[in-house]
Amino acid sequence: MTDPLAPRPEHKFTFGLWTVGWQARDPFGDPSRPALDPVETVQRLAELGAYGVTFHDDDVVPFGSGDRDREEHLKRFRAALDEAGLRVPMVTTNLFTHPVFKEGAFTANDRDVRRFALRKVMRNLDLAAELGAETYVFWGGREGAEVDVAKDVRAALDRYREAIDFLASYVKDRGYGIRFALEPKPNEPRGDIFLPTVGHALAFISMLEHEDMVGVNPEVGHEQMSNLNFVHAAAQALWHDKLFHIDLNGQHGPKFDQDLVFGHGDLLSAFALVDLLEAGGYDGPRHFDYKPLRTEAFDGVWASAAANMRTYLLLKERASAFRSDPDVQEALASAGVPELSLPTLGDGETAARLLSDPAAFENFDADAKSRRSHGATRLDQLALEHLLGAR
Ligand code: GLT
Ligand code: MN
Ligand code: MN
Repeated sequence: MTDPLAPRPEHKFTFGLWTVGWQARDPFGDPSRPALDPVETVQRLAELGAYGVTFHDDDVVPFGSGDRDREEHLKRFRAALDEAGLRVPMVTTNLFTHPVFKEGAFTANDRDVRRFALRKVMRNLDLAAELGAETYVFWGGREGAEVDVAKDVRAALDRYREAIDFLASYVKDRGYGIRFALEPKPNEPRGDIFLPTVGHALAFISMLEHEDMVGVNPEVGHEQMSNLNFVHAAAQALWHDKLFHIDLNGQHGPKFDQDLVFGHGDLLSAFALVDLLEAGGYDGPRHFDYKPLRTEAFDGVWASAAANMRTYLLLKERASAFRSDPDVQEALASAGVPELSLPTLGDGETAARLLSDPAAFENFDADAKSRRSHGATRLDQLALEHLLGAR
């Protein structure tokens, strides 16, 4: 029998090259680890059971490389992918590290910078299509401001829309099978970033010409930095059919972006998230966007990569035990959870019919209803006991 806790390609676990490859440079300290060769990363992740890798253009080809050098880097990288059998389901662009983007990329006040940003993305979109990527992520880390009067936010949103619509039509014209996923984050590195939450991103998408091919790539820690419920954010994105991709990691509440291993933050929330993803029709990659702690050497880097996948599989196993426990099913029913799926109105029921139903109002006993207990605490405890292996 195959070990259900052993990661395998069909679990669709993916990692950004920039995650295990993070050298742990922070605002106060120099890197604590040497650079990792992407070729080694590909080999190691394949050995650990991952399905694929993702990358920014500059993770594989250093910024400013000429065409010849670029081709050399790509040749090595493609060969490593082929040999390891790893896929590249998602690609993205670095529009934040080079100081040219210090004031923004698509929304920079300087028009030349905006045009350069578009060209940088177009070049990498061609590569993404060639590698068979299905999703292209846009994390607008530098799209924002520190000073309110230094940025015309409405003009910035016009430019953001212009960029995404222009690039979407480029993808359509070229016939690439790629969809876009916008990744929200409230702040860091900018004081305030545009499209700070999943809700903002969904509202923005509804204003796009090519809204059909644009969804979201929410990240656990980014919503939690805003003190928001990530499970609700992911569920709403699914409800809109816009959960195109997901960044899994851990975070301890509203503070700087911690990018911890998945589950190493709010564990009950991670449990509910896996329960949602496994049952809710999400079939995209389970993409880990985390940073191995700065305290770790390479043994700790690979241990943390394995920990992300193992934690996901453990939570998946726990969520399935939770769902099949008769006590849980009974508690869910007594809490009325399945009843919420019943439409509030009868089939074709009109306003006149509702007005003529005395049970809905005239004979409705609000005081009796208010005495009902919903048993949410019992459900929470059952979830916790399954999580702790007590059931
Ligand atoms: C960057 C950021 C992440 C984004 C990546 C994609 S890069 O590390 O912190 O959340 O997903 O650009
Ligand atoms: Mn993050
Ligand atoms: Mn991310």
